[in-house]
Amino acid sequence: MVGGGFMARTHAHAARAAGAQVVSILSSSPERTTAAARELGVEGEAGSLDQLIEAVDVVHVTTPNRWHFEQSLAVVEAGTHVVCEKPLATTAADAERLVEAASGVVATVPFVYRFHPMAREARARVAAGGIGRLLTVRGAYLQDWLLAASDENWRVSAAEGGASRAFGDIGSHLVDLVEFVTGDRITRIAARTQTAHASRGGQRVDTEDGVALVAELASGALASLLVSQVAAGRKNALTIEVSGSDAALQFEQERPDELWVGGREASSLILRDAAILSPDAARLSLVPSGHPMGYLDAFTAFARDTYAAVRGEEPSGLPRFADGHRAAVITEAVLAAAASDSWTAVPSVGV
Ligand code: SOE
Repeated sequence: MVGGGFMARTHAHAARAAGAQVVSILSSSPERTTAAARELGVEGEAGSLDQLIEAVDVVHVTTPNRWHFEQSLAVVEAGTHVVCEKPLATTAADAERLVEAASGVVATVPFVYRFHPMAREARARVAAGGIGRLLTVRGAYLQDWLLAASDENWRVSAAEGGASRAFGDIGSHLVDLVEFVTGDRITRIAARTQTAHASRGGQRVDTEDGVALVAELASGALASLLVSQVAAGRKNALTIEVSGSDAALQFEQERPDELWVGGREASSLILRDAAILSPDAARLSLVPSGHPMGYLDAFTAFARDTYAAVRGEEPSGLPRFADGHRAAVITEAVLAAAASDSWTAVPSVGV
């Protein structure tokens, strides 16, 4: 494990639940490494990234964004498997270099919302023609942990987190899910960004708090997406609704055991129950209906499938570095569209 914050805790939990041993950790200083090792119950304290790589089969990179490229590159160049947090890199060009450098190892990005059984079910139903011809997508990813001007975090600084903050941090999950669930591709974007506070803690803010965008998909379907980290009362409200010529589906991350099925005559709420789910969704449904599953379970399923790939299996829907690159390309297109105030093409990489 590289890093010692909230995401390191989440990765360590998922790794263990997926059957791995967390054998070594490295944080930003020897003191922080010791503190993180104690908190996470990890025996090995690495003195350097090279030492860490020596000690493990898979490295999880959970550091601030600006380190992702350099650290992941070192891991894959050593021939070691890697899980790297999103954004995979702070530029699409660096993300592309990582895809190339990682061709001989398993290299994944935790787009974990793909691993909610009901999100998987939505994908399976769309692929099976269950909604008819895709017409529109409505999506949002809303949080409020940066609502006040006094809220500070390394992500707010472009030097630490990259030129895009809200979109790179959570919009990347949203567009990944849009393309994953629909099987379609975003081809053109028009966008506006918003920065709620010009400064935080005396520092000028150089990243966006929110983005509103309109997109066109390869099929001709239209999407309207809203991303914000200053949306009062919203904690981790990732919603995606796909509407087709026959029916619609809505998945909400904060109610992950449900899938809304919209129909002109009647609409219904389907509750997670392996007996009625498609095989790919059913395999992710680990406990009977009525026993809630959530964020940590999705993270664990992601880790389990990553390790299955390390063993040579080919689990479906595993988000790899190519998907991290794809999200980085869309993120750059969003910033370019906002800056130029015009429709911007999204390059068809990773398609
Ligand atoms: C903070 O916005 C954060 O922890 C993101 O970095 C994660 O990717 C998201 O899953 C939850 O929110």
